[in-house]
Amino acid sequence: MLSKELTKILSEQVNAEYYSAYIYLAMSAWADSVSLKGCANWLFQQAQEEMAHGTNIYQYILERGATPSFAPIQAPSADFKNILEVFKEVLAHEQKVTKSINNIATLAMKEHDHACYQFIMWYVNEQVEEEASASDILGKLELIGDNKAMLLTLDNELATRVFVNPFPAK
Ligand code: OFO
Repeated sequence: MLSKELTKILSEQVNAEYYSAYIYLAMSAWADSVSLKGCANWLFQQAQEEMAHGTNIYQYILERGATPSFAPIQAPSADFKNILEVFKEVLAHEQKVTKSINNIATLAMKEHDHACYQFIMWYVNEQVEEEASASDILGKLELIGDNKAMLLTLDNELATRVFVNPFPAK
């Protein structure tokens, strides 16, 4: 069974993943409102992925015989200056999430909970990808600058993202 401390920190992570989903939904709605439909799609697919991340942790807590705790989900900001600012915030947010995932791994290691450590390692690796894809898009947006034609090309590229649930149904 999971310890009280691990149950608490994992429950907080469920909340953080749903908060991430909320942030990306707010960003997606903003991108949609300025006709960047491809960016809106990428952010919407990202929100779906965050919900899957949160649900998977929730299910893991139950699987380990513990009961998750619940707290209010913070409201995200919904207004942005431009799409560059949006992706700067995506990267900064993912960097914060990486820290919280690392804290879970550290606690699991300290408690010698090898199963939990192995479980959370999936998220440790996922965060490398999350940061890399945010920083890749941010880099492109910085190169694009004020070039609207290039921005639309990137927008078309981001329109192709499709969410695939990484956690097969049990
Ligand atoms: Fe769940 O990876 Fe982003 O936040």
